[in-house]
Amino acid sequence: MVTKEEICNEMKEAILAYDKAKCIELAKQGIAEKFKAIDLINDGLTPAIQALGEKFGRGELALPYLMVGAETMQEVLNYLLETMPKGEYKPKAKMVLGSVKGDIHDLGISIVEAVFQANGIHVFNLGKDVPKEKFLAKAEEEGADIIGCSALLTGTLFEQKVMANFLKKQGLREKYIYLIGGGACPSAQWCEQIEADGWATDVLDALSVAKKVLAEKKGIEI
Ligand code: B12
Repeated sequence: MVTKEEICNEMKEAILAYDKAKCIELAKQGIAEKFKAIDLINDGLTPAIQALGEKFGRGELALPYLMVGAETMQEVLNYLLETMPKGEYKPKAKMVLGSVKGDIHDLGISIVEAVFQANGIHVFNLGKDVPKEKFLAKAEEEGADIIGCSALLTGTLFEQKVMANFLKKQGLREKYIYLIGGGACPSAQWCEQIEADGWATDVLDALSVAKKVLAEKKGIEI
């Protein structure tokens, strides 16, 4: 019998070898074995793309290879996200989510979208490179409870602060729960500094934070 660890390790190896077909086959096997899609993502796909990112950061991998790795991950991710439950028919809260202006990393937000949706938080995923005005306009239009901004680059991290200040300037900061995330950058200190309501660099932490703040600030129990 194959274990979850074995499947995850083989998925990671397949991504590192840019072998999409093999990785999808393994993902299907994992689902057939009744392993959770989120575990296959967190323990198989995410460490693989992080390993490629580290190589890229050390100058051992050229950008086109990182792009191929990301595309490989994206397809397997799409398959796994499709297998996840879609959540309650009537969600208990709404969230507008996106990557900040200038940032084109969007693998992480699609995971946040799927996991939040499966847990009763309806997500409007605005995608990548989203200006502050668009976040707010969508939140106002949909009556969102949460605005979530992702940033992965040191150079785009500042946009999370720009969003917080924009909300304040519009007199709408207290209306929304403001969460920040994205692998490379956020920290508790940054969260405090820009007066966000919570931060996370992992989807399950993000869900716990969202649940906690929804209960505290809006009286919504998820
Ligand atoms: C894949 C990748 C790419 C892909 C992106 C493909 C895509 N569709 O997303 C491509 C190849 C296109 C790319 C491009 C670039 N990249 Co890049 N990339 C990465 C890499 C390897 C992985 C990112 C990722 O997807 N991680 C996996 C996901 C699942 O994790 P995540 O995004 O963090 O999301 C999780 C949590 O953070 C959280 N979360 C996410 N969003 C939110 C939001 C909220 C509200 C909450 C609460 C939680 C939350 O939940 C998610 C699921 O667990 C990282 C390395 C790394 N360690 O992060 C570099 C990295 C981020 N990139 C880097 C760079 C430099 C670039 C480029 C500038 C390269 C270039 N010279 O052009 C460009 C950026 C262009 C731009 N304007 O954005 C650097 C950034 C360095 C820095 N500190 O600024 C990194 C760190 C690599 C490195 N070590 O040098 N990249």
